[in-house]
Amino acid sequence: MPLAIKGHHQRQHRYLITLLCALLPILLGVAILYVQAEISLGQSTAQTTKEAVRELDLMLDNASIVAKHVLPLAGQVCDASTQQILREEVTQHPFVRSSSLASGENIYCGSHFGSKRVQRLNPADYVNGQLWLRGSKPKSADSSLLIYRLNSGDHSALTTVNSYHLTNALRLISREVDLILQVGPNWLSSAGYIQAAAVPVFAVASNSLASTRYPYSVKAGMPEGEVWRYMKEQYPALFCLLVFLGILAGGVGYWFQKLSSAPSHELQRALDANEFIPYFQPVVRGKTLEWAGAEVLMRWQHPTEGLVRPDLFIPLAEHCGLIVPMTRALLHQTALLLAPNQTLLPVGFHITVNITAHHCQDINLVQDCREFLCAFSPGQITLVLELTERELITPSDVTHRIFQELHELGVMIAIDDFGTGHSSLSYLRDFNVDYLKIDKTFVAAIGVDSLSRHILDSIIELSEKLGLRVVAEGIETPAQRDYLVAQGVDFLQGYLFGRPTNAETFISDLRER
Ligand code: G
Ligand code: G
Ligand code: MN
Repeated sequence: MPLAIKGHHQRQHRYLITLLCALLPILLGVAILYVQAEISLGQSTAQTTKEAVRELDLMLDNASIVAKHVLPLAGQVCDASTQQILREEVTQHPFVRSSSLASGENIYCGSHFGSKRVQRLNPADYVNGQLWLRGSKPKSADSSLLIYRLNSGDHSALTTVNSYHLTNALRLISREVDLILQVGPNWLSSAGYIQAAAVPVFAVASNSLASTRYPYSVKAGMPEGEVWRYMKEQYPALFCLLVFLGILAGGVGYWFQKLSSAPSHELQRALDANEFIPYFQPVVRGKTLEWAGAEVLMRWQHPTEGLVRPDLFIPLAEHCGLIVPMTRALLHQTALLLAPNQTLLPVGFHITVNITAHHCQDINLVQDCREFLCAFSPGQITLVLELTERELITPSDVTHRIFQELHELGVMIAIDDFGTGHSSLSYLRDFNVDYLKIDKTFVAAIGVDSLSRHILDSIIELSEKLGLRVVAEGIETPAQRDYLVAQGVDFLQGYLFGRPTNAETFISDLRER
């Protein structure tokens, strides 16, 4: 059934689309928030590296001041007063742990070891001859240091900053951002070890900034998963909003699908897609049994349901007001199919089309019939409108005008299913009727039910007296045919003479005749 219960498949399809509608704003929103979070984290690490460089520059400034102060002493004897000056400089400047003097490659005097010991100075250790991040040697009392060297000819002053200050700074500047101080091949993280291995690459918001004043750089970044953690912490309200929007979009999507799959929408779609096609059933002359005409019966060529019978959709089409445009389309298609083959039709061939109460209030029916007739040579066919009555027709001015203009056009009127439904004798007078179509239930009663047969006989007699011609429908047996012919019925229709067939079969049957 194309209009009633949709299949399991279709329901699944609808849920899927609803889900997609709901997911779309959520996924889009999350993607936007993700990008936003990445930008925020990037800005945060950029800010942090700047602060770290400022802080480290400040430490090295102290080291550099001390070195500047003591450099003039380099090359001089390392006596108690020299050592005193070296120590005083260290105590007066924050972050500086020691100062010492070197001549050539010998460090010969230091604030903390005097002249008892001479240490070697390897200029290659110093990046740009200026800075060395030295790790502590295994099993040695020396701690990790950042050593600053100031040169003047063969002499140099060396000042050190304890790595404790460095790691502390790296740790305190930002709790979220991981920082690395890199001097040449060596680097120091907030964990405190100086390493010479490859510098780690940060997964998120990686940033790097070199000092403009000293030969070192600071690298910053965050570990994997930091963006999600940040989003969870920063955007809980936005997440709720996204879920709300998702539910809203899903609801709207579901509603739209329901609306568009409503029966009337389905009919409208089918009409636009030209899915309503004519079938043809022959009507034969009572006397000769030659084909005198054909009734056009609508079928719905549904894309998935196949051929649908009209009793399943005509009542709905009447109900939602689509029957008039549907009949218009049917007339149009019928003309397209038959007009090119009109030479196969006997002159005056009756083409019968079903109309309903709705058509009787719509003046456009006249124009539709006029256009239909224009497709054929004048006099080649006779158009008959069969009025079936599921709803009572209340004759109005429009109704009278329609029937009068139809008559002027030469269109004939038949009352369908006469003896059932609302049809009454007053119709015969009101609508200028030409034919009565005896309902098949009366025909089926022939030889079975004597009361129905009496009604049948009376209808035939009545129409004779009123000068109306009679069509009997639903003839399935030769006995029914013989009885009706004997009663003088003008036209016969039924499976005995031909079932409704598609245009192709109908035209080829015509050709054979
Ligand atoms: O063969 P069949 O199943 O075609 O017809 C079923 C019913 O549908 C009949 O009562 C017939 O009058 C009606 N019907 C068939 N085609 C049309 C049509 O084009 N318009 C209207 N209004 N009724 C039709
Ligand atoms: O109601 P109306 O006359 O428009 O519709 C004709 C209907 O009768 C169509 O559904 C058509 O298929 C059907 N029909 C035509 N001939 C016969 C017949 O011999 N026997 C039966 N049972 N139905 C018929
Ligand atoms: Mn009919």
